[in-house]
Amino acid sequence: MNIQEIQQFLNLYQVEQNESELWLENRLQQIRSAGDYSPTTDELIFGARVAWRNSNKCIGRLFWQSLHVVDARDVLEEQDIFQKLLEHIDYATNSGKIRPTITVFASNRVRIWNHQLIRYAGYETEAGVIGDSSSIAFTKVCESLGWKGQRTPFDVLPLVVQVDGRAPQLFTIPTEYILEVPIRHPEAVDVEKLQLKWYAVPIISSMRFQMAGIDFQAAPFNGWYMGTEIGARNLADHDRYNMLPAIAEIFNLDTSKQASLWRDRALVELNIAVLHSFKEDGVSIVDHHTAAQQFKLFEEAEESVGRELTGNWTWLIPPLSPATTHIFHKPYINIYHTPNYFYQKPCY
Ligand code: HEM
Ligand code: NRG
Repeated sequence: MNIQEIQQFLNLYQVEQNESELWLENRLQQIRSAGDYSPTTDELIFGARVAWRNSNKCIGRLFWQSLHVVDARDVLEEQDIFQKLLEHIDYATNSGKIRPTITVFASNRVRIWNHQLIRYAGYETEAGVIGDSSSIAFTKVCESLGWKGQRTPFDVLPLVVQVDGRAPQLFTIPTEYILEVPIRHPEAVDVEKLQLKWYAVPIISSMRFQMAGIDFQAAPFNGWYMGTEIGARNLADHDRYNMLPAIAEIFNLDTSKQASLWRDRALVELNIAVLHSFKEDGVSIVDHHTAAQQFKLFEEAEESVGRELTGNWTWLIPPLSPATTHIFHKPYINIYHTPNYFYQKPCY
């Protein structure tokens, strides 16, 4: 344990949670004499929320105080961890009314190999990539562990759970847990024929949650999507689903010259389709203009309590029409405070 980091964290906790000076003194004394620090569930909840508040790349931080935190530090059997992950998916999905949620597993003992709990497989074939190219390496790992995908463009990958360095175990997520949204356009009916879809809930499971000097390597968290993540990146990027040419064709855009701005027009139509489809299905999603307005409220709230805002401009600006948001027009200080969520080396 690192007493300095613990002290720093408990100081923050004491101030923000209105505990007394005496409380802090006693808590630190307790920890020193035990020679060990295991956060209480209340401390863990606070830590996970502040880690979201400190996530410089995240435009969704206005709602940091509402994060639902599940303390799963006592769950250590692979099968039970799988159950907890299903519970997370179910609670977070909430039939479409998505609830920001994090499930925290035991420090230094549990690893989830997936990047997100729900994500599509990617396969390299002679005819090109099928599915999500971002998943190619992990899909190979799953196959080497005995998994076999159907080879559609949207095969949901299995969960891979590892405890105490033992052999990783693979679990299939029952389909009823996976909410997906078929993508259609409010005017152009042919968009539906592309048979595009996306899953409702992004649940990042590869990042390390750090608080008070403790690393929680398995702490999957989710909010809801901002439409551009799907419409301007996942389905649009040339090396992902690369759908702009197909959209351009449906809208009869002139793809013979760059200056017709057919890519830009196709991007807008695809993003309209994503937002329309999620909204019509009652699945939480936010457009980038609303998200930027909410982020402005977060900036103001932080200022009003005297905290210096930190942010990573390169990630905060949306990939569509960035200069229409206030974020584009001001600098952000990209210093990393803890608690926070960090990258860690993949297990494979
Ligand atoms: C990044 C939106 C909730 C932590 C992002 C990004 C967006 C976003 C658009 C950039 C993603 C990219 O460009 O790939 C939202 C929205 C939320 C939400 C709309 C709705 C509630 C959360 C929650 C957490 C979180 C609940 C953690 C508790 C992060 C982190 C990143 C991030 C750590 C950086 C991810 C990375 O480096 O790959 N968020 N977020 N966000 N968000 Fe949020
Ligand atoms: N761009 C990624 C997801 C990154 C995190 N985005 C969120 N996080 N909205 C993608 O799958 O498109 N969140 O916790 O809500």
